[in-house]
Amino acid sequence: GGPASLSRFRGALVAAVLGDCVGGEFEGAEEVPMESVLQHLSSLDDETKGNGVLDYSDDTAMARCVVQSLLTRAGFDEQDMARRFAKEYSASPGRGYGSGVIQVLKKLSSPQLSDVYKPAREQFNGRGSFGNGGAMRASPFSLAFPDLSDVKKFARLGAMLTHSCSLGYNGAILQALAVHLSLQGALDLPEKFISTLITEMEEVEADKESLNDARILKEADKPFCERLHRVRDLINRSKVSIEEVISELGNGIAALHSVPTAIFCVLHCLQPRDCLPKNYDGLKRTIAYCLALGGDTDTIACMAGAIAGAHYGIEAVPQSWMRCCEGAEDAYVNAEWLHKLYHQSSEGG
Ligand code: R7I
Ligand code: MG
Ligand code: MG
Repeated sequence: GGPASLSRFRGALVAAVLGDCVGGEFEGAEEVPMESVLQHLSSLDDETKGNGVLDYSDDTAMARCVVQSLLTRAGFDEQDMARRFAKEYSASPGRGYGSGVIQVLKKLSSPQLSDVYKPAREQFNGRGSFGNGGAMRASPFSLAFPDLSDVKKFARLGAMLTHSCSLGYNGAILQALAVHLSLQGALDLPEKFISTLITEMEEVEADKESLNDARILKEADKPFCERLHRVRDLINRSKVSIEEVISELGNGIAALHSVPTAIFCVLHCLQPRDCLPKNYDGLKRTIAYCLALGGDTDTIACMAGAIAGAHYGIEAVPQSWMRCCEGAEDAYVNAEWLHKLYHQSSEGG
C-alpha cells in the first residue's frame, strides 16, 4: 500500500502483537539456537492447534490501553490512559510486568491521586525507570497522530506515566519515530531512514534532562544517537554475527539496550539472510531474527514487529500466526479505527 495505507496500519498493530506473543517463548533466554526459533515458528502452522494459544504479555496489554484511550478520547488524555493502565494491571497482574513498574501501576489506581506522573517519578530513588516499558507500547501514538511533533510529544508523555527517566521515555520517542517513518514508506531508503532517526534524536537528546541523565548514568552524551550510529555501522557491514549485535547494541530490558536493537533487526532483515530460511519473507525474517537474539525477545520482537509491519503491510502477516496469537484479531480491527482517527487529524478536522 501507499504511505499511511490501512494495510500498513494493520501490519504495524498486528505484527507488534505477534512479536510479543511468539517472542514470549524465549524471553530471558541467554542463548537461542536459530533451530529452536524455526521450530517454534513452524509449530504455529499446525492446524490442530487451538486459536489464540499464545498469550500476549504486558507489552500488548499496555499497548491495548494506549489504543483504547487514544480512540475513546480521540487524542491523548493522561488521566484516562493512566486509569486504563491501572485497571488492566489489577484485572490481569500476571502478564509479566517489570518488577519496578508494578509499584507505579498500584499507585495509579488510587482515586486520591491528582498528578498521574508522580508515581513514575518516585521510581528508582527518584530518577525514574529506564526500562523499555514506555517504548514497548509507543507504536500506537504513530498510528493516531499524522504530525511528527505530535508523535514525539505524546509518545513522550505516554511513556512518562510509568517511565520518567529520559533513557526510558526517549526510547519511546525513538520507537514511535521509527514506526512513523516506516508508515510513510521510509524503509524503501534504509540509509536515509537511519539518518533521519539520528537527526531527530540529536534534537530530542539535546535537552537538559537528557544530557543530565546520560551523565549521571555514565552513558555517552546522546546515548540513543550513539547507538544509532552503531546500527548504521552494523548494517553497512557485509557480515554480522548474533554475538556482535548483542555486544554492540544489547538485548536487555533497558530501552537503550533494546530499541536500537529492534531497529537494527528490521534493517538487517530487509534482505534475505543465510541464517534464515529462503522461503521466509521480510516480516518473518525480522521476527525470527529478534527471537534468535535471546534476552528481552518479546519486547524486541514486538517493537521490530511494529516497524516491520508498517513497512510490509498486513499482507505479509501469516494467517496461521495471527490465529495463534491472543489479541491479534482485536489489533486488526483497532488498526482501522486508528487509521480513521489519523486521517481525520491530517485533514485538519
Ligand atoms: O520497563 P518496564 O515496564 O519493563 C518492561 C519489560 C519488558 O521486557 C516486558 O516484556 C516485561 O518483561 O518487562 O518495567 P520497569 O520495572 O520499570 O523496568 C524493568 C527493569 O529495568 C526493572 O525491574 C529494573 O531491573 C531495571 N531498571 C532499573 N534498574 C536500576 N535502575 C529500570 N530502571 C532502572 C534504574 O533506574
Ligand atoms: Mg512482556
Ligand atoms: Mg519483554
